[in-house]
Amino acid sequence: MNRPLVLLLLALLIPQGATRADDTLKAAPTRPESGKSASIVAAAETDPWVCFDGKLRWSAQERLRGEIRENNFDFNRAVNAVTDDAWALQRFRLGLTAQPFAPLTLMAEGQDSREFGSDRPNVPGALGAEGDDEFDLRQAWMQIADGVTFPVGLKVGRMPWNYGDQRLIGDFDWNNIGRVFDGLVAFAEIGKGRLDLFFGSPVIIQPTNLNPDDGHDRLAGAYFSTKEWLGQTTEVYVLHRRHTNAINNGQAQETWTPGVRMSSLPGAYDGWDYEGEFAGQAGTVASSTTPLVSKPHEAFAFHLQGGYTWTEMTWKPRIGLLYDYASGNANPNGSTDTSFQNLFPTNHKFYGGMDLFAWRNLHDGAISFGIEPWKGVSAKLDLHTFWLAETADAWYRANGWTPVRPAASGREVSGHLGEEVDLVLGWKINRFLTLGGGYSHFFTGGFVRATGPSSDADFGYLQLTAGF
Ligand SMILES: [Ca+2]
Ligand SMILES: [Ca+2]
Ligand SMILES: [Ca+2]
Repeated sequence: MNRPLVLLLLALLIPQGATRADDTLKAAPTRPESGKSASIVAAAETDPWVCFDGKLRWSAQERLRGEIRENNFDFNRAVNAVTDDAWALQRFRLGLTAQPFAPLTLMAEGQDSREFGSDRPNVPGALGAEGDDEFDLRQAWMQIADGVTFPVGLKVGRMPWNYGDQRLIGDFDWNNIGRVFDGLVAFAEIGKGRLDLFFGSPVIIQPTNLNPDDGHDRLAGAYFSTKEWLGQTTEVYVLHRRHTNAINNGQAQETWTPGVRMSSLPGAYDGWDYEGEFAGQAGTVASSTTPLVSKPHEAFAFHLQGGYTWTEMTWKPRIGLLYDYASGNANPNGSTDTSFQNLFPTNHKFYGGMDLFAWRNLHDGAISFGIEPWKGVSAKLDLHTFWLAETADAWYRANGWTPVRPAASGREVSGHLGEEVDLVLGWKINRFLTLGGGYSHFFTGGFVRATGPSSDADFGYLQLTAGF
């Protein structure tokens, strides 16, 4: 069944990609635009995927990633677990957007996701598998918004939601299947800003059936974002989640999460950039499911980041410092739950490439070095140190609820989880093709040694994305 995908890849690679790739390498360090191939310019002028005077537009994406992981799950080099393995993750998307008349847009997109060559079963979420989801409906929505004369709009259906930098609500694009919601978004343009009011349920994955949404999990929110003030994006939000079972996506809960986020606009402060986010959380969270026992919940989390880029230097080096904190449960037998609920994030972006951490029960301090040797080419080296906020609470994986290790109940142990080094390389070859790769090493700390095997872990990947 993958023959059409391979053909599509080849079709994209051969005419534009392969020769240009060589040119770019030879031409370094001159900027690749100077050698822009005529075929790409011609393609842009006669987009074959647009028809009926732009009223219909096809879109497609093919992504293939190879991964190798050692001791990411067992931290034990003496045991060759099914998760100590190499595998491939393949994802294909095909979409069609129609704009039959002015305020109306209709969009549908299918997605086929597969995991190949892994020893673990291809069941999404099991043993960390990204797993299979046979061709299914990723998006199907209708939007009414003209964006010119009338500053309000409405979007209804199945769609990805991305808010802020996706620390609480994101489409989890790193994952081979990702995350979408069934719901509605009403929005209003206000000056240089926009207010979204949304309501919906996360879609859950059924590998061989059409994916339903989880009617027991309702997320509602008001999210205001503006570029009006201080050379920054300023955001204020309130999120409400009512989750009445704990079969999918973590603990049953009814939580309110108000927050603010600020992020400097590119170039607004010369080479300096900054970002900050603070979220509080209150409500009730189920501490056990059988029987269902809910506790009052009070938690918070924040993120601080600052950096400087030498924009005049040829490789545009950037150095950044960041610190993330999320509260954990100080006392599992206490009357209040204080373990921050991470909701629906895209955590791969934030707490190390190995996906061992969530914005929950965590201190993460990091220093980040980046360069752009040529246009479209980037290299980033991040060094993280991770600590538990509370050793009486678990160490949670990137999904925000699966423990990597359970709490060290009643014992005095170090909260030091370890250090992670992440090297990430990216190359936007042309407007159709992106190549990325990375390598991560995790040095285990005192908490890991005190609670079980503590071998270091390694992770590497290579990813090719083709799309239009
Ligand atoms: Ca192992
Ligand atoms: Ca498998
Ligand atoms: Ca499915």
